[in-house]
Amino acid sequence: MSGQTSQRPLVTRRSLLQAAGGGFLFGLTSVGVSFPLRGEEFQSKKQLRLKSADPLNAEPELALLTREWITPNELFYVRNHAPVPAIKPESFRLVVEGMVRKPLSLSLADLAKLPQTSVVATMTCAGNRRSEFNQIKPVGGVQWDAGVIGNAEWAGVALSAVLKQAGVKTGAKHVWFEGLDEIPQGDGHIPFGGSIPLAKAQADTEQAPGALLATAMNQEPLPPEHGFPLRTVVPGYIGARSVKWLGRMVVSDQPSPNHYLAGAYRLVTETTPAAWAAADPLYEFPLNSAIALPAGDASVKPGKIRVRGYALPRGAAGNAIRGVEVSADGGAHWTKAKLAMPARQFCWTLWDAEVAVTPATTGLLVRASDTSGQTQPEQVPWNAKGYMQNSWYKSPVKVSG
Ligand SMILES: Nc1nc2c(c(=O)[nH]1)N[C@H]1C(S)=C(S)[C@@H](COP(=O)(O)O)O[C@H]1N2
Ligand SMILES: [Mo]
Repeated sequence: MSGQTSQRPLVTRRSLLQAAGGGFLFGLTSVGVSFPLRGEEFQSKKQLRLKSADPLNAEPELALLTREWITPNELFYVRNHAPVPAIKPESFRLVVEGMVRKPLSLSLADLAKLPQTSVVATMTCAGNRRSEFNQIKPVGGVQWDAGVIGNAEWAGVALSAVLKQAGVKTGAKHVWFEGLDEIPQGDGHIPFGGSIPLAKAQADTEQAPGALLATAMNQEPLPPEHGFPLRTVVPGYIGARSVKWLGRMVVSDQPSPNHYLAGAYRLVTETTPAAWAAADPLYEFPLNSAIALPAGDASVKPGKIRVRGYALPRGAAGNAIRGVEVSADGGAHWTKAKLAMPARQFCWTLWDAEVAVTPATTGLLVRASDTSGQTQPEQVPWNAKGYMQNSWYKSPVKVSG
């Protein structure tokens, strides 16, 4: 790999229009960015809307995102807190320590010798749909829309297998993950990190595949921005628990003290130390859905229109989407959508519906329900970091006579 940074457009209007077959896309601008990869050239041609260049944060257009159940890597959102670290595969090690009988230091070759497995799981950021909170009161952070979600086939080694090899000691309750990225804090820097309950890390059955130490994404080596050479993938949990560039795991009787577990990714209304301490860490992602087509800024003719989008069940084992409903009259009447995929745990499903709109229609709503008995709420309470927005999704589509 060369030591240059590349100067290439992340997204162009033309490439997006081509990919979308020329339809349905509005308001896209071409962004040329200097890509802040350290010592590594950016290889993939991402088709994303840039939210910030350094660190890189980008999400796809919903119309493109929802064309396929498996999200192509080029359309998979990127959420980084620091520059993408350049990691030499030869010298890479995953260290496993803490409450284990046999601490480990595993090379990629060591990991490759363990049984390989794969899981299809949806990754979504706790900040998906964050920008909608601004209607109540402004929230800081990356102003995400509803595209901070993607469904991929992840392959690698089962986390449970590595824990078994290390031998977890009695009394352990959590597994900490630490990335090799360097996030500026004070005069120094901290890694991105977090933890998951040991029970989740060890839950690994045919019906409910467990967390993975992934080396591949959709049959390709993990792209640098998605965690090359190794990341965790925790099916059902918010994206923040799937730590990229994983360098260290610690088995402990305590949750991780890392900032991204202890002082972020919790629901707080004020960001005081006391408020953070009083709130619980977020783990499972919430039941959610969004309308991809027609696009929010589209104008449609009165009559029957086709509406399309995604729905995600809350990330509990065995839980799947039960139904999706669309309303064209503010929630007075609901039309059942057709699911394009058999509903599965830990995975989104794509749906479409046919609804009638009139010149009086002022937008479309969608809400989903899952087999755990939940239905998306009409409203959710505001929180200071704008996490877990899962109220009925509103598309402000216009009807022109
Ligand atoms: N090391 C590291 N891991 C990380 C992050 C990060 O900034 N650094 N971001 C997290 C967050 S908040 C999310 S939503 C997912 C995003 O994964 P993706 O960029 O592959 O889509 O990675 C998580 N893992
Ligand atoms: Mo996230």
